[in-house]
Amino acid sequence: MNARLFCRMIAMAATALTPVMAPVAQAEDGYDLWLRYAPADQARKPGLAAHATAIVTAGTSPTLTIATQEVQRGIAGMTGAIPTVSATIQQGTLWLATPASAPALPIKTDGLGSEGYAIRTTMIDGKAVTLIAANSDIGLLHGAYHWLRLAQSGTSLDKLDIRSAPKIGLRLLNHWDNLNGTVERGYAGQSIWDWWRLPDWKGPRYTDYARANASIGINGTVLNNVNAKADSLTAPYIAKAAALADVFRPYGIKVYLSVKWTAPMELDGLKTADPLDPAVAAWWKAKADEIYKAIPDFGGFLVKANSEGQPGPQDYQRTHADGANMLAAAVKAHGGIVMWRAFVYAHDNPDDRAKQAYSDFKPLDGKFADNVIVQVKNGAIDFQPREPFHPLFGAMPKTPLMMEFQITKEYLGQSTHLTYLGPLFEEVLDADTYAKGKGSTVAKVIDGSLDGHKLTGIAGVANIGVDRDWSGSIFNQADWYAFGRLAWDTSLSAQDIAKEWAEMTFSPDQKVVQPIVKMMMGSREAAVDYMTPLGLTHVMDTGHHYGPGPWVSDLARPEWNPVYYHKADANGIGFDRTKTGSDAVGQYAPPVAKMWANVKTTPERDLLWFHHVPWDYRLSSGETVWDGLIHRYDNGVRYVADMQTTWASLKPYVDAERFAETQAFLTIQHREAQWWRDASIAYFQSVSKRPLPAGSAAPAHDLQWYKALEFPYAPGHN
Ligand code: BDP
Repeated sequence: MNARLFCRMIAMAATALTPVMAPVAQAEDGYDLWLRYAPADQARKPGLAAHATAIVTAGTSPTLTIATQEVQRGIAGMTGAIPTVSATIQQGTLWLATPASAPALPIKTDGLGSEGYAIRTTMIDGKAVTLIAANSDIGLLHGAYHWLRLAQSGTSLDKLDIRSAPKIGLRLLNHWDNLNGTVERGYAGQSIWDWWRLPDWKGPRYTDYARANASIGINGTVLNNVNAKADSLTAPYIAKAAALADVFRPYGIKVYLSVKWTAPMELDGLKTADPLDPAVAAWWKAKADEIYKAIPDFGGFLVKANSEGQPGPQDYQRTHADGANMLAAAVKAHGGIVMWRAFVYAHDNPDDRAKQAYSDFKPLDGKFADNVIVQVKNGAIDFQPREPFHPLFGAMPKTPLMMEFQITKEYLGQSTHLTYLGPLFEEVLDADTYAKGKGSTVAKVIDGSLDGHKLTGIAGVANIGVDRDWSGSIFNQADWYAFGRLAWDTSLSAQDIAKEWAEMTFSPDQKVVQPIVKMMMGSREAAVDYMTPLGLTHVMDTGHHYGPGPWVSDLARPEWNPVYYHKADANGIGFDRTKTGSDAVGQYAPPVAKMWANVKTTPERDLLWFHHVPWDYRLSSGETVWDGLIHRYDNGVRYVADMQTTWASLKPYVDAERFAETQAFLTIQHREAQWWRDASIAYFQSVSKRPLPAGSAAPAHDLQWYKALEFPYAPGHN
């Protein structure tokens, strides 16, 4: 397309976007995420436009074209003026350059790596210029998105001097998407991958997906579910993955695949999947060669093995390291990596489930090939509303470990609850493992700085589907956004991220932003309160994990039953993980173990995770643990009611469509929070036989009523 035609199209789009009367809020369906580029206040428009009258790029590439068009789109949307594409620097130029394309660059790019950037306002030949500098075009694209973020959030663009580079190398989404279009633990509709019509049809949504991810620095995506089908490694599916890789490449995003351990047997009739069998290794080598022929920059494999019924090397009396290293050898020559998941617990192991991954993996420290990274969930059980950090962080200094967070909210209210995950991510990243003394945070383990690793990574289980708003709700978009921002820079605060997200998603007007940020910041703690207060865990109903089921006790494996986790009886409640119990605390570095071993020094938020205490045990407030539990359930429900009030007050400032959806979802959340509270109290009261503290209402129904509820069609459950 020639430049003039493009500009005409942009102009038309701008006209379409600029409302005649400039109303505060136009109906929106959320498709544009945080890249809305909504019209700025009249007062801000001229200033904004003046900072990008023209765009100069040193050199050309698909990535630079994307950066240029994104800035044009952004400025056109916000101001109605369209920056020209120019060869020469003029007043108000946005200049994108690398040292290779512009040797006289007035900014040093040392330390920015291959993805980072610097942004500086400066004078060149008497003209005010904003220079975005990087070592690569991808770095320039990231810089352009940063600049657009500032522009959208109402920040002054007059005096900028920014340098930013990610410390973590692999910043990936993990899609638990199945080849039949369903998404395991997906609450935003079917998969966005239209496997059936790929590779021929590459719909526009793939491009918008890449834009959204590039705008927050995500640089890789695992396309298929960790509960993988062998079919994704057949030639037709490799071609489909290659088509997606072609779309994502100019955005700096690589594709990866989850693999099924027994693929060589299933696809080509091999007699075994023993990793030490030469025929098996040869099969994987040939498969890797085939993939790299189609996708030269393929990232590598993600593996769930010997976990929840998935096959793996232990079926052949081999270790996880034997398995990982065999696959690593297959991709090594191509520069690929293997992400081997540590989410394992065995049906025949009577030990505390929270201890099993450590027991399996700790002895393997130092035994993995150098292109293997072990992917560890944030906590030792499973993406609960709150878990202490996983004991493997800090315990495997000779092995690169990557973080696995869950962005999709399997256990945090699924699609409708407003439970902003930024504070959860932040809490885990900031947790101190004490592996090498004070300050050995989880963030430093995964960014490689604690133990000197170069291979580093962080993954988030995606919350993306074909819903128009991508994530099942407007506020769920913030979790995708926060994951990307923290993956880029673990030192950012969840609050600052919420603020910039709200500014871009709703309006830079602080009258709107402040109440929204306040709602978001307390929302995860509220969910902890109405679901799993005081360190309770995994009390969700079976299978779909939707709603409460603390009474469930009849499932085949002990650790599938909520009663296993809370151990409530007539005397008390909680899981003793000290020496008198499972001694899970012994898996942590001594200062941490010491803190959690003592009921008095254990933070109350983790109390029942580590201790079994009598119902009369006194909390720091002076109330009993029983009363404290009830009060927390009450607080959680109250918080949701407060969010409803706050949201109602924002009606004049938010467009009708997004306002109505959020209002309806808060109504659902309030009803469900009340249900969580009532059902949990009905059950625990049947065990503790204690009266409710004064002022706390009795549950609306008796325990049988809650137990009888069934949800055979709850989403996200295969
Ligand atoms: C659990 C999910 C299950 C996943 C599993 C995993 O309930 O659907 O397959 O984790 O991470 O959270 O492998």
